[in-house]
Amino acid sequence: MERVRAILDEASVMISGVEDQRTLEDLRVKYLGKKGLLTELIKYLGDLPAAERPKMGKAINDAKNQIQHLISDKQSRFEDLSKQKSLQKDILDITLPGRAEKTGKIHPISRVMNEVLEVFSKLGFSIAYGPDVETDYYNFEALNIPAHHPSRDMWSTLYVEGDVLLRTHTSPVQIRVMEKQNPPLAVVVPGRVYRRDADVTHSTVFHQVEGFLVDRDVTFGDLKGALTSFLHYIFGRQKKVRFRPSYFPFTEPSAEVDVQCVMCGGDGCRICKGTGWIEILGSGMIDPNVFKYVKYDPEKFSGFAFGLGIERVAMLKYGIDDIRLFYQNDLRFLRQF
Ligand code: 2NL
Repeated sequence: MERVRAILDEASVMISGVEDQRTLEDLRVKYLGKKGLLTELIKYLGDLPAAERPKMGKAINDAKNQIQHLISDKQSRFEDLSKQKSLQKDILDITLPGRAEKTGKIHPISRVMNEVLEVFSKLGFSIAYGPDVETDYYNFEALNIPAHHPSRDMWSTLYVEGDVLLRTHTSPVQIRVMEKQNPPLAVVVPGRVYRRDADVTHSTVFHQVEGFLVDRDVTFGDLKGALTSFLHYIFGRQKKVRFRPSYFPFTEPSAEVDVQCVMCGGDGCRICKGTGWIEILGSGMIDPNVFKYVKYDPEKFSGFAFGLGIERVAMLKYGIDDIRLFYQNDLRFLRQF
């Protein structure tokens, strides 16, 4: 009986001093395991006189139960402690604001392109597309620009080989449309165009929208009306618009169209170089020679045509001073639109 008490006392002291689960398990094995100190004692019960066996058996069992109890208590203390620790480590403040998703934006060139096309579609124009790689015939010849003509210097052409080149404007698509369809026609042609030219306001690849309208009795007044409406849609009705005489080989007469400066409103500034006006469009009445190439009768039909650079409009609209910003895909630039 003394031995039982001694084991129980020792176990109580040991268990209360334990600081980790591994040692606690070792103690369980030491006292209660198959070869544990109490289990060993049971083997000697048979050596006792029969009258003492029940008392002794009960004492061993009570000790076993008490030790088991002490171990379970300690075990659940350890579990509580580790739960508390992990709660502190993985603390989650559900009152913090959520992280905003970064959404994609439409590229400023696409935005201006879409806007320009939308305005012309309101004005009754349909949209046509054509190849970026063209022949000399569609890019120059059929537009009244013969080989060796000095006006070819107006475009720094990139050649692929022989007669094959990268289109310098989208007008070749308009020739292709006129070859296939008869008037009345009102068509705009968006697309990439290519020139051997690169600085802060020029890019080798840039975007253009050209358009034309052909019917009976189309006049320069129709040209002025359509392009003035267009510019009022894009830059606002309060802006004045002016038409200046100019020259293009495929139109006669030709006009460049200016809009009152988007920066200073006409007072004169760095953007308009002090003139108060910004050049935005090239235009004119389609030259009868162009009609001959597409087999339209110039005695029956007349029409106007125009072209504008999308990058130029975007730079003016958003006050951007370097065209290269459009192509570098710097998110700090793109996120502003
Ligand atoms: C400019 C000049 C212009 C045209 C483009 C054109 C097309 C055909 C026939 C006649 Cl098929 N003309 N296009 C006409 C005048 C000017 O663009 O400075 N663009 C940025």
